[in-house]
Amino acid sequence: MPELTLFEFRLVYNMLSLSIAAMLGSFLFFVLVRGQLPAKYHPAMVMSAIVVAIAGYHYFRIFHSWEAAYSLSGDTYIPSGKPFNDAYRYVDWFLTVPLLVTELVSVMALPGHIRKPLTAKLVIASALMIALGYPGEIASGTTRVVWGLLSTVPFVYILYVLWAELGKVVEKESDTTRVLFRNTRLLLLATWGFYPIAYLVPLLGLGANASSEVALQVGYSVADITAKCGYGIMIYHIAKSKAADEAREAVPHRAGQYAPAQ
Ligand SMILES: *C/C=C(C)/C=C/C=C(C)/C=C/C1=C(C)CCCC1(C)C
Repeated sequence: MPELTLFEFRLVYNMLSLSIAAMLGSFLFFVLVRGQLPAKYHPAMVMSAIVVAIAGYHYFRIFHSWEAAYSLSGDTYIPSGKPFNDAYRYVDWFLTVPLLVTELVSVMALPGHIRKPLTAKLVIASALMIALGYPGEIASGTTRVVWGLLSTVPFVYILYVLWAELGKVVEKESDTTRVLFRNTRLLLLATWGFYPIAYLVPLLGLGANASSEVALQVGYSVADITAKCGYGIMIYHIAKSKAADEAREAVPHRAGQYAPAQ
């Protein structure tokens, strides 16, 4: 661990603290708004809530590990000798990433014979992506490159399934829903792209100094808040838009059948 200035240490400290707050706040949001949606959208909201609960817990652990890894000496934070445990991140991803892809399929409320194979492919690929990334994360040099490339294969496959396969089945949705769906998918691509880039940092020989350690921790916090809280809010908007589409479709039908003659 590199020595840090007061500003550098506190920046990471505050970003980790902000992440805990964002996860807790989002948890409440997803639980509270769930009741406003038709029952078929509840599983997606429950998954969003579980994701931020898992991440909030892990951020709590990372926060305490960061605090313990440093001690203040004069106006510099020096390593205390206790290791900073970043492995919490991989445990977190292993649980949350499969849930995040499942959320997006779930909120589209597709018939079971379409939903189940799509979910299975995405869950298996995302668990594989994280499991293959971990041996590389704790290694350097060629070993890191090889595991990183292996992990990229399921990553590309996930993007293929989201664009080619899921993209096709949402074509019949209303314009508003389709735009929301596409934006959510783009948000996923933009935020998930950060993690493999962060993985490359030590390979480029940039890992050992204070500014890259700080940039990495701040980057992870921003990426996680966007990929879990922001993404969950987008999922909520898709559910709301689909519920509104369904209500509109139901109205003329009901009016024709039951409207009392006046
Ligand atoms: C909330 C946490 C999220 C969305 C984490 C996502 C993580 C990834 C997309 C990680 C991908 C990786 C590769 C594609 C190759 C190198 C190894 C990984 C695991 C960093």
